[in-house]
Amino acid sequence: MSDLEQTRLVRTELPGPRSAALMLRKQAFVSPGVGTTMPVFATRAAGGIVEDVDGNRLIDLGSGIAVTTVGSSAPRVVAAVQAQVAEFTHTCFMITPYESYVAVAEALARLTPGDHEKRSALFNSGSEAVENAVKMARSYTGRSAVVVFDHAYHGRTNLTMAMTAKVAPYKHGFGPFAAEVYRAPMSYPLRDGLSGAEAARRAIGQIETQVGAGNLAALVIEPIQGEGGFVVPAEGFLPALADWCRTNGVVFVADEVQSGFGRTGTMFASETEDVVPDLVVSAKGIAGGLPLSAVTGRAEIMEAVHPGGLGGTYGGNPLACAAALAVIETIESDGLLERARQIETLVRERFARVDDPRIAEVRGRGAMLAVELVQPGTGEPDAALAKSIAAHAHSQGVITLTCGTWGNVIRFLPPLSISDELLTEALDIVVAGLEVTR
Ligand code: PLZ
Repeated sequence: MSDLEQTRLVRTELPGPRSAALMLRKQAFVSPGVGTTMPVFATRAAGGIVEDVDGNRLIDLGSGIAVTTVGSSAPRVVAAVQAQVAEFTHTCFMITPYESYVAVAEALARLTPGDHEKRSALFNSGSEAVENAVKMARSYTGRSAVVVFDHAYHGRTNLTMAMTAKVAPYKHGFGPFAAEVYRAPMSYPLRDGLSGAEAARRAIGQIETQVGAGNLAALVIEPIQGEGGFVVPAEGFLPALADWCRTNGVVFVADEVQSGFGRTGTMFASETEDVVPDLVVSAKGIAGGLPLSAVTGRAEIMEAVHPGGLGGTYGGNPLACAAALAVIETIESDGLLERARQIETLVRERFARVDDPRIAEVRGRGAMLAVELVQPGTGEPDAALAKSIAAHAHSQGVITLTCGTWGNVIRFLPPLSISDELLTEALDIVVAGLEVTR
């Protein structure tokens, strides 16, 4: 275990002098298109702490956007990657394969929802895996249209930009976008007041009249939306869409890039409503920070693709596969699904004690939780409030991320390795941020 002390410490102004100097170097040499949430440079991270170059220790409520779910530099991951890097770093699975890739695919067949025959293909990023899920669905159905939802986030590559809803910062000026992507209304209980069945009828009605089931290869949805605001659809919405897809020969794709891999207290968020997706997309938490993503799904869909039709130089890199196997062992041996549920209880109890009409909703599941902030009375999204709470948290050494179509949501994605003490301290600081901005 890393000896990084598990306490918050703000010993300089943030950013401290070393981070400030590195920010200047960044400005001189790194594309400004690549932003940073906080202007501090990391040196070490473990448990619930990220240490910066000035010796500050920040409490981590972001996990590098839901990636270091088992903790950064989790002991089993470190050991597995160190052992692998000394053996071989790369052969390319498409040239001379290796066992760990197959073992990850085996584990994914066991861990993803449903007990049907499954196959997996491994890639590097969430976006790349989403693109490949679409390729598979098109190949299997012989159709081309793809339906996605309001508030969706699926990536930054050309096809996934088209699938992502929010224009700024993700799409602005980057078109033209891929064709045959259609958007349907999401279930957003706070804002539409619809039951799951009603919201599903609305979405399906629009798909049938504007796309046509016979043209539709895939419906792609995040079971709990990530960047779009941690929107949890009303109960019954996902099962109704999955049923409709089954009836109409449409491939139901769950983008579990952010909600998957133990984050929500089950291995995949689809499980909560017993939804069995045809294809499941994993990334982020799957390999503890090493770049790895996967599409796992029904054998007959995966086998519709011609041999050689899928791949990529690095997909399922041996270091990333070693890390993924260690992540899975860590989740299972350390009871981390249960830990995610404990974190939910702790966070919800903390906000239950906050009586503030600017908090419209506390929502999410497991260690994927958020508060949506509004102007009291009107319910208008209050992005400025979210921004100032995050700024307050940052100044106190708490890594806090925002999200949402309107930028008015504060999200909590702590590593499951965080202690109750650190989590409580960080939440107190976020809540204090509400007071500061009153
Ligand atoms: N699908 C559901 O959440 C990535 C993006 C941050 P990549 N989310 C964080 C940013 O600003 O780039 C994500 C996701 C869902 C797909 C993706 C894309 O995964 O690994 O970033 O390509």
